[in-house]
Amino acid sequence: MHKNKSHSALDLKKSQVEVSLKQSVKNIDSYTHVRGESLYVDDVNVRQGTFHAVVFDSPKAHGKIKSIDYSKAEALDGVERIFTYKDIPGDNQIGGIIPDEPLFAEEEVHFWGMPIALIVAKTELIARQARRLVKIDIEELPVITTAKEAKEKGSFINAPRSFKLGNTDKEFKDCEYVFEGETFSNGQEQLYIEAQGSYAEPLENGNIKITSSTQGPTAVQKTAARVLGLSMHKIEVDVTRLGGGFGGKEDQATPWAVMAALATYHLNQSVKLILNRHDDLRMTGKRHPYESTYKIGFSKDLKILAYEVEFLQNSGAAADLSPAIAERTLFHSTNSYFVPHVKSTVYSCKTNLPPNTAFRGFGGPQGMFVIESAIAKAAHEIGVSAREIQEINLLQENDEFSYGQIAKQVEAQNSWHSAKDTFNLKELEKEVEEFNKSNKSLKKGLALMPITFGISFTNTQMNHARALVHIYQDGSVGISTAAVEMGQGVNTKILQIAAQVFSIDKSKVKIETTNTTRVANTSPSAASSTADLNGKATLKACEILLDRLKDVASEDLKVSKETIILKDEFVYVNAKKTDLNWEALIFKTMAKRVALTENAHYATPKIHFDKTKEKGHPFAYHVYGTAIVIATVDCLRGTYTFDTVKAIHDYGKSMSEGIDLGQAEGGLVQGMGWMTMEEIAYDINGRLLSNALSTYKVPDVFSAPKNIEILPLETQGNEMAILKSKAVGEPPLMYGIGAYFAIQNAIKAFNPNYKLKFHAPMTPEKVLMSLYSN
Ligand code: LUZ
Ligand code: MOS
Repeated sequence: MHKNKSHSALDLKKSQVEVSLKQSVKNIDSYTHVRGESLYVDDVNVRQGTFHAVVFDSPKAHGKIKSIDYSKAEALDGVERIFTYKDIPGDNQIGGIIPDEPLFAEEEVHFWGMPIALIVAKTELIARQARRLVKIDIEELPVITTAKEAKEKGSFINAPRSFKLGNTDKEFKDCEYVFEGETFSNGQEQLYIEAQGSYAEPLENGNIKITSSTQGPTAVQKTAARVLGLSMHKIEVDVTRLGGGFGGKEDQATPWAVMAALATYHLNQSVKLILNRHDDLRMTGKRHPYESTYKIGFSKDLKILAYEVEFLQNSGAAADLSPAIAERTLFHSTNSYFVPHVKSTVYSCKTNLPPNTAFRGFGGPQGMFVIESAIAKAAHEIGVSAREIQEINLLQENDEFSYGQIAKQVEAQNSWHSAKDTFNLKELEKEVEEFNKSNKSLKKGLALMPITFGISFTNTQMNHARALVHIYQDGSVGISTAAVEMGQGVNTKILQIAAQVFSIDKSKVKIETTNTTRVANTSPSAASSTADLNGKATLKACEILLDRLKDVASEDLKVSKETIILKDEFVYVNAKKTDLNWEALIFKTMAKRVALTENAHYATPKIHFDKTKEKGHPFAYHVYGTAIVIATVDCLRGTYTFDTVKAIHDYGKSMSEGIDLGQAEGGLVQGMGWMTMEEIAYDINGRLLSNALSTYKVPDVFSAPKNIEILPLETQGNEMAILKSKAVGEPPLMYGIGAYFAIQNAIKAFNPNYKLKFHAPMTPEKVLMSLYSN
């Protein structure tokens, strides 16, 4: 740990990079990525005569379909066929958790962009031209776009859920301070660089192979089988890699894959369906907007005693993953704080927006934003710094979460104090204060953001994975798992595991595509758990093979097995190198007719959750960290920049420091985008207004913080994490919440009459209005 070292920001950054380069392996994809040689769905070789498809979707958010006229479109030269729900041989149903979502609309449409038909033609251009020739007549029905309105009208996806700890009603009576308020956080577009897409091809005997840009190959396989009325073994799903997923392809890669497969089923020809950006933005769901109300109570010495919160989740027109996302909101409603009396409730509200879906954090960030808002409001009203309230309420060892899990190996305080010391918070605060004293139209704001994020699918039964490891007779190794490489570097981590167990050069290991015929019945690559689950399965398979190889070596060298290790591609006996190298050992194993293939299964131990009681131990472990965010607001224009984000992050014992740092920095900036500049807008008719990259802005190099320093927390790591290297995909996103409060603090410095609002994103328009309102 860097303790109280006062070197400049730049020095820190440089030493961090040097450490990373020294200790981490290079991402195995970097070479083909920079040369443009990595293979995505659109790069897969297609058969001669492959058709191209576009989706015809609803031009209204809610209504009855009175008539559709496809005749002009069908007559267009080059159009092969148009498929609707009538062409579905199985179920017109793609709902995963709740069967409430048709693949194609039948009599009614429920959101603007809802798929109605698939137009298949010789080229994509022809299919697009044909789409413009379809005439549809819709009798419009009332449109709901907000969660609040849905709740008022009793429009829900499912029953609400509540987590309870202690007794809030009783406790509020004993509180010195009680505050109530409301918050809003908007949706967020996943904006994977590679849009949704799939390619289906006919195999023998009516079998179909689908190449899909999906985080969940099994979901695609299962849903395609259901829609086509086939058994799962007739559908093979292959995933090369994804150009980003961010949750947007956990569930919502499925419809496009199934549509392509449906056309292939009927036409016995390959069909490619790749959405363009406009279609993708309009037809797919996003992070859920949340409208929430809270009540928070404190003791005289600022301990949080009681917290009640009601979340209204804008689920969109179908369940998709909303119930699971709602659940995670409850799990994270107290973020990094211990609150002895909690009552949290979430309503999944059915609206006429595209079904909202997974997005990095999966409802967790929405929950955390509310308690951070409650603390900011309380601090403002009491007249203390939010930091004081945050600090004295941080989780400690053996504290109980509202869902019954007892916090162990807690790093909330450790990361907080490390951040304070390492980055010299006192000095930073002083600099901000002095800057604000000597500047009129520029103001700085500083905020701290602690995070605690639970690792595991909250649905316990999903926490499993398998790995299939082949050692080929020349000593090279091929590995298949359920892990989908989407830029997060999971393939590099899995490769590292095999290379480490066998002690062979990384060039000898290849990670295969993710394919349902090699690894079946898989959970999606999601919940930050991909490296843990698939890595542990890989570790197990490799260790079994290693054991077998040692048997062979022991027989061959006539020494006892216990004396043998494999190191740098040689067999060592009692720590002395022998002449028996890796290749020769593999050759001998083959000659002895001993299996060089292993298939291992891993299921996270110890986790459980009882939904009837809403209590249990759902998470393998938690990831912790603390960020310091400093913003500068231009008080004439309402614009802002970020001077710096400094964080101490709990990687456990990182197995790939460069990859993990990339995840942390990317997550952070993505979270800042959600909180500050990314503004999804639908009009009152449910039409997406922010429907292009000109109207939906994500952070670019100019709006990202001028300086980011994310340093590792020194810890022992956690046995439940792969090689003690903790999950890193989602947690850092939530540091971005600090950006909201840093800006808010700058506004407070300019406008003492500002009445705090908690309405994210904090766009420059809102900043400007806050600067001059009271
Ligand atoms: N997906 C899911 C997730 O099905 N369950 C989860 O708990 C989860 N958490 C984060 C991201 N995706
Ligand atoms: Mo996710 S939000 O697909 O882990």
